Amino acid sequence: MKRFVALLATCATALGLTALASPPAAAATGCKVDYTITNQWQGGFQAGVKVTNLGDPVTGWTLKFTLPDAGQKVVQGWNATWSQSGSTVSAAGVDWNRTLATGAAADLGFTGSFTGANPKPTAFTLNGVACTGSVGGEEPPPDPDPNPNPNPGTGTPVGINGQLHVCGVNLCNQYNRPIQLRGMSTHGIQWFSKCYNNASLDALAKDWKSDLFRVAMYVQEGGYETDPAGFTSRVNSLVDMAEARGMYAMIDFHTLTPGDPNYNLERAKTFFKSVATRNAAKKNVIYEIANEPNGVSWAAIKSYAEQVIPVIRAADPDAVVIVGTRGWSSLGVSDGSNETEVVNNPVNATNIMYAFHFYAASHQDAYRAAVSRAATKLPLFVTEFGTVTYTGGGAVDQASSKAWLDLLDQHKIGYANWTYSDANEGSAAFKPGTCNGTDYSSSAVLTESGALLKSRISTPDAFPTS
Ligand code: IDC
Repeated sequence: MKRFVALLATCATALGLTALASPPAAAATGCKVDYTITNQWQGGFQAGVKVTNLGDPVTGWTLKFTLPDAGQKVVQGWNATWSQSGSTVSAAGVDWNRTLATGAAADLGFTGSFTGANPKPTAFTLNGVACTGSVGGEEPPPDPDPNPNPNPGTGTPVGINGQLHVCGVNLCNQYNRPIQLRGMSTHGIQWFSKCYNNASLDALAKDWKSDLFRVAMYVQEGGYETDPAGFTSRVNSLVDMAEARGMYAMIDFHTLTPGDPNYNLERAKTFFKSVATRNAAKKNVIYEIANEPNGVSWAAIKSYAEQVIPVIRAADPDAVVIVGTRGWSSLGVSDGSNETEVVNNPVNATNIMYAFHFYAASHQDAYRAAVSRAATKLPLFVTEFGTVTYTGGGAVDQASSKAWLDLLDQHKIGYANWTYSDANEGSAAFKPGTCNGTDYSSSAVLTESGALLKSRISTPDAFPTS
């Protein structure tokens, strides 16, 4: 009886109730917080806050803590809605992390100001329950995979095809038969994160029948370099959301400016070591190590690839890796070269493919000719393309888009379209404002590009099963 009373008291605290109408079911509660000051300067600092739910799954949560020194203030936070009242700071979960399974963690962070000392916060609570797990200051290990051996739904792309591998110039499934993956790319997740939620991923998997979800994690332009832990965690959660719906997830290290991927070599090694370790047991992950090298030689790209691929292989030996090519992943064509520079000097690694990108209104016959030639010599994956000009804007070129997609279908070359977003540009699949709502399924929310891609992607896959 004593135990029952104690449990009720815990629940009452957890829910912030003063009186109980009826006894709630006893819920397992608990949490752990890892607080790390990642940078500190005169009067300012940046902190990472990783909260792990040790209790029953929660949907909707608020983390609170106390800043002990009167001079400590939160200036700007991320991956939560932040507020401060006196010394109490509150961070409420947002769309993409408001559901926390048992053992799952959310990575938050903030920049703060301080005067005098900058002591660590105290009295962490999650939905009112004290976080009694350790409050450490060490570099956290990668988020554990909350669901390391999932069983993707039968009939889904991952359920049917399982772990993929490269076979000759094709991508092959678990039956060693060539397949084509057709899907969509996010826009930059630093700008359009709100477009990637349960409703939009459901629409992509069920209505679009997409095989693939490419996660474009910019490195610059406000991306990974500004918050490595936060972006790593967001990518992992998007991988899980794709997996839960039986879709492949392509992790795109979206280098663009500067164009030399070696500029980001150390970041790439750190990032891929973390995501490959965390996602090693999954069957749905494909790694794309450099979006669009530009202004750089093939030799420099190859050198980058030969340093990053071993880092991935050490952690996740069987995953397919895709290497960007010269001239914005045009196999060199946009730089006046062609596929022979890769054919004659391939990356020294197995189970890899090469990226080819095109924008249908800008890149036409000469580019299609290069792909037709290369398709018999190199494993290709169109990890990004648009139906419009290379600016991402302008009108849809229906005829060129159709010619391209027919060519890719003919060679079973996989593709991801830029973009599954409501950006105000012709390449976006949704009309501006769509991601402020909950409808991702009706034809009313689609742009011309979105309607074209949905009609192409949603046709039956006919994946071989023997
Ligand atoms: C574009 C976006 C645009 C953004 C710009 C710079 O559509 O909103 O301002 O990047 O970050 C690519 C790149 C891809 C580009 C896209 C369209 O991989 O990042 O997105 N594009 O310009 N290569 C060719 C075209």
